[in-house]
Amino acid sequence: MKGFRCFIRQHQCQAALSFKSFLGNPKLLSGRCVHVGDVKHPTGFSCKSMQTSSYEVVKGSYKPTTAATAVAEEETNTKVQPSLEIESLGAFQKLPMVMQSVDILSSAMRKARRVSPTKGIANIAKRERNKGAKQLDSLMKELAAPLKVYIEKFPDKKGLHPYERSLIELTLGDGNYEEVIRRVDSLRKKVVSVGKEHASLCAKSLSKREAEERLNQGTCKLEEIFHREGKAVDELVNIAKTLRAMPVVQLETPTLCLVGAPNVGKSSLVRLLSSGKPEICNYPFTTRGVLMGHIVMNHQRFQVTDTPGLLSRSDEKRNNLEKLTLAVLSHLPTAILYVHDLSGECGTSPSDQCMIYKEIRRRFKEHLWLDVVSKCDLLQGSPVIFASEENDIDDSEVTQYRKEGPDGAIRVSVKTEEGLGELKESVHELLATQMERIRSKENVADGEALT
Ligand SMILES: Nc1nc2c(ncn2[C@@H]2O[C@H](COP(=O)(O)OP(=O)(O)O)[C@@H](O)[C@H]2O)c(=O)[nH]1
Ligand SMILES: [Mg+2]
Repeated sequence: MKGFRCFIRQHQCQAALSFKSFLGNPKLLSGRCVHVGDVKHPTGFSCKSMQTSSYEVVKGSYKPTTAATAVAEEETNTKVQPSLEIESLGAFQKLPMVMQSVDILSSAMRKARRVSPTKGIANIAKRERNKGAKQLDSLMKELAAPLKVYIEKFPDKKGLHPYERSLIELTLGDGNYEEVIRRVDSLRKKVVSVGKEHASLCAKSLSKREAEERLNQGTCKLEEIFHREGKAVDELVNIAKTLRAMPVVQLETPTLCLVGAPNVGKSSLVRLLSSGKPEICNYPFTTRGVLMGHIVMNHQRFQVTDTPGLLSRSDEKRNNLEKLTLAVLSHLPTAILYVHDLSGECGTSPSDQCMIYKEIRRRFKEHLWLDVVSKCDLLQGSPVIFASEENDIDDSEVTQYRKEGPDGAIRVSVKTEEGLGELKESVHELLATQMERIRSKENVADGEALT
């Protein structure tokens, strides 16, 4: 529960950003949105420390000195273990900035070329092989170090909050996130083993010319591997951008979530309930924005958002927009304002809406709940029955639903403003109760932490 509170703190700046505008906005790319609270996330890194090791040639063979040996051994032996901090929320905002593979390569080549031989070696052949081995070793480390940072800093999906896990799956497709990280790790391992092998060969050269040739061969080989497999790093660049641009929800703030079929009037109600102008959040996989607004009441700020509409079909057939709605309801502590349109104007028949409603109500019965019948200005005396439906349906629940919606539903109209006062009052009560729920869960968590 502690995690809940540290979850995602920065919706204000982030939520308004569409994925496309994020990518196209140099101001944002220059770091404005890579802050989480006071923590700044690096937009680059230096591998300076890795260049300072010294090397010696023992019996013609290249050997790193003790500190360097430790680094080199660690490179091959340590299986990189990403830390598994379950449910540390806001993980996407902590992702490191990833460099394009060509930039990693050119920076590594530049740095490696600047490495000079150990001072005091008079013999030309020895000096050259010492230089070659050091340059290859440096190149290998400069290439491998950033990859290692990425593998460590991109969290294990299993340790993420389930909501963020769902977002990864919905955005990148099942298993793709892990697959790209696995390929980056495999590139890193190849770079380390090929780099070491060639540095060692170079250190065994018998002449200046041979040392030069081996340095050249090793460099070409590492370049070739990076060119061939660096695509994984470029994919990781895109993954980081996509995930970082995801709208952020504050979990410690009560959220009212509007749910219902498409076009029933959810966004219109979010606009009406919001104190300011709601922001449009674009999840990278949605074609339509999701509105996010705020309600201020007794000096407290609450969130109100709509969800992409749900259709009457089984989960297997649901698209990502619908899956997003289900992920929000399944994993975030929201209060639900369920919107029913009995006028038929939305395109989903009241009886289909009744079926979706029953299903969602059953699945999310723990949530605080309020029902609203929208567009009541359009409602005539007799219930709306679509031509495609059976008129004489023998289901009293559906018949009742077509007339009135669920029991206790508030009838509202955005056009005539009917019922809006009552709706606002009920929403305030609901959010106050949601606030109490969040606080009591936090207290329980704090109590548990103390024992
Ligand atoms: N007549 C009438 N139309 C409404 C009302 N509320 C929403 N609409 C219209 O219904 C359509 C869908 O509304 P929208 O809020 O986008 O629905 P959403 O898809 O559920 O977010 C829009 O054309 C709205 O103008 C209402 O109270 N009365
Ligand atoms: Mg909408």
